[in-house]
Amino acid sequence: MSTPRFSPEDVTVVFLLGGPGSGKGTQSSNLVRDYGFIHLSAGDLLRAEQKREGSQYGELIKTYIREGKIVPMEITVALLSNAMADALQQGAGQGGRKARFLVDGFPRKLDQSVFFEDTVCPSEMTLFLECPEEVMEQRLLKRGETSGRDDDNAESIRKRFRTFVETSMPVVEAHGAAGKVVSVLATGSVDDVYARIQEGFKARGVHPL
Ligand code: UP5
Ligand code: MG
Repeated sequence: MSTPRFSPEDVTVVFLLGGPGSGKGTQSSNLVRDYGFIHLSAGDLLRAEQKREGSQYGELIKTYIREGKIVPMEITVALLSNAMADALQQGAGQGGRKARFLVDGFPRKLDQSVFFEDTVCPSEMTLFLECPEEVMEQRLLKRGETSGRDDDNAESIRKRFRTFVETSMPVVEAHGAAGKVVSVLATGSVDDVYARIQEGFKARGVHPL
């Protein structure tokens, strides 16, 4: 077995999972502000790579995202691992405080979870935003009016939901069975959800800065 690139003694990794539109990105901003997390959204990194001039993966990523399918993990894990290295290079984790990474929207499949923990860094815990599809669908259709995201249309949303239920929920279940999940109801206002997250973190011994 290979040695992970980063040690949990030097960095903390928290996964943030939840269905499409459950509020991962929105709540990440709160967590960055109050808990000093460095936010790494796997979806944002993939969209940036898709647009990067000269990327050999641009077309592939575009197609996978529109179809709500999961991009081959080697691509996503390399983007995440390099983003972590960049943040550390730029000084994160210096000054006596461990760097805390909030990895949003990853791992989406069981083998990704194993691969990341074996090669990049074992995770400390998983925050799971639990949200009914009707609520997520309404949020995404509304955002789709202005987002310009290729996957914010009714058909792509349906496919994203299916992938989430069939492929990504098993990750949440496995992390839950390992006692690593903080599960939070993600309905109601942004503030309501954030208050529940703060409670869940407190109970788990994770404190704001
Ligand atoms: N909103 C948020 N919270 C609200 C609240 N409490 N009340 C009312 N409105 C609320 O929120 C979505 C919308 O809802 C926003 O308009 C927000 O204002 C509002 P957001 O915070 O963006 O939710 P989020 O869960 O981040 O939704 P997102 O659409 O980003 O989730 P996805 O999981 O679908 O998207 P992601 O970018 O992670 O992945 C996209 C695709 O990339 C995947 O489908 C897949 O094809 C690919 N991908 C991979 O292949 N591998 C990966 O590892 C990651 C992604
Ligand atoms: Mg998001």
